[in-house]
Amino acid sequence: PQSLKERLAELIPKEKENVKAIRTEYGAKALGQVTVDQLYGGMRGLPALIWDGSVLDANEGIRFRGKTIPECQDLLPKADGGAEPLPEALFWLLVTGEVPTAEQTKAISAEWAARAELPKFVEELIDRCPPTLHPMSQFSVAVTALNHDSAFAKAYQNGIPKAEYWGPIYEDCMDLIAKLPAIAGRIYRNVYGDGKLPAIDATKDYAWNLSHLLGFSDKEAFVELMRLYIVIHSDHEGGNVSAHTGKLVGSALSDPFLSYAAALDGLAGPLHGLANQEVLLWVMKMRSKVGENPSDQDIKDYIWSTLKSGQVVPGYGHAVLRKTDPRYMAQRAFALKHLPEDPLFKLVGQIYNIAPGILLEAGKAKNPWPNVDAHSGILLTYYGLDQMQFYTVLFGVSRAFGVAAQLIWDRALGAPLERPKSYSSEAIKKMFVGK
Ligand code: CMX
Repeated sequence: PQSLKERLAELIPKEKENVKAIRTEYGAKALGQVTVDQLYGGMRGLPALIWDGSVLDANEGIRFRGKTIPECQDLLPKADGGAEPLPEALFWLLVTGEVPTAEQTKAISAEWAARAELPKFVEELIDRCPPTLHPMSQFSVAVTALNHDSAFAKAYQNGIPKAEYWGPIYEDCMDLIAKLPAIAGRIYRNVYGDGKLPAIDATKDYAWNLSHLLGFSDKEAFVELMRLYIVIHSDHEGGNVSAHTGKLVGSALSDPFLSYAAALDGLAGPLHGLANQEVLLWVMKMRSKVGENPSDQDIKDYIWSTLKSGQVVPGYGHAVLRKTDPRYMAQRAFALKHLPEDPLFKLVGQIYNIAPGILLEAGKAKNPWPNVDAHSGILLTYYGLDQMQFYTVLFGVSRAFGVAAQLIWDRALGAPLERPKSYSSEAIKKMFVGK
């Protein structure tokens, strides 16, 4: 069958024409007005980026190349006997906009397995990290170090012409994604186990091998969870901190390893990916305070005490979304199928019934509904992966899919260095005083 790289080579000239036509026809059109408040307000709603893999609607949530999460679950190839979409197929979709065949999906599994091994010095680098170093910092260190073997960095030194950038960028992106399970598995086993890792199985899919390296491949439902987890965490359009950071650093022609390490550093913040760790901490603290079977009133009181002490309710709210995150709903559906009686799942469900009303009453959050991070931790905990400091690493493995897909297209289409304009407060005052 046709490989992903061959398909890309066909699509790139067409997309270049498409972008050229858009720019000729609409290049001078305005997307809106920029207000001073937007500069001070974290650029909310500011139209500023091109991102092709996914688009986020405030009410409906994410679509990957036009497809909702349930549509992806329906349309993308699955593992033999599995019900969840394979991340390999999602990557193909993100890159090409097309649903791959089962054969093409298998070819990606095999290719990633073949590229999975880490350079010895990167293994040693991870092994030398103290177990007290946060897993996300270890992750970022390891991904940065992969730049040692970057095909793009080498090609650039050898004077590769701009039109050919995408080739070695593609190779680096495939290497990056392929090597993440080995990094994640090594960090996990070093910090929480005896540091010994099994070999990957080249006949199995990506999520199976990730689960295997973490020590959970004997639980088929966990492997299914990982397939779903990677798919729903892969991409969330371009403006979120990790995606935008990856794109921004890539625009300096830093290779995909450097670009993605920077993205990981952003994902490691508590308002972004680290929220999945924070949610579980918060839920556990709640449980130790209110016990196994709390009343609704107990939960209400606990949420109010969180807000009154000036903290956020982790897993709730979103910069763009204004309804319950469909990524939350996909995980809830998974829990209803696989662990309906789990006490922690029930607690998270109970919080879901209560927290939005309180956040509305408190009146600050623009979105009182849960996001993706409100649910993921309890699913992992159910299967025994209860080391919450590790959770954001799994988010990081997943988010590479979306960032890599866009890095390939940015270099294929010759996206320039990003350089928006900044202003000082003094300059703003001067601009508008007396006007
Ligand atoms: N609990 C308490 N207060 C909240 C809140 C929450 N869950 N969500 C928003 N608010 C507050 C904000 O802190 C802000 O307060 P101040 O005016 O005092 O600063 C106010 O409501 C308005 O914020 P907003 O416009 O609704 O939200 P932002 O776009 O500024 O921020 C987000 C979005 C996600 C950072 C915020 O909702 C939050 O902190 N949520 C909790 C952390 C979380 O779950 N993050 C994960 C997001 C998904 C991801 O990236 O992984």
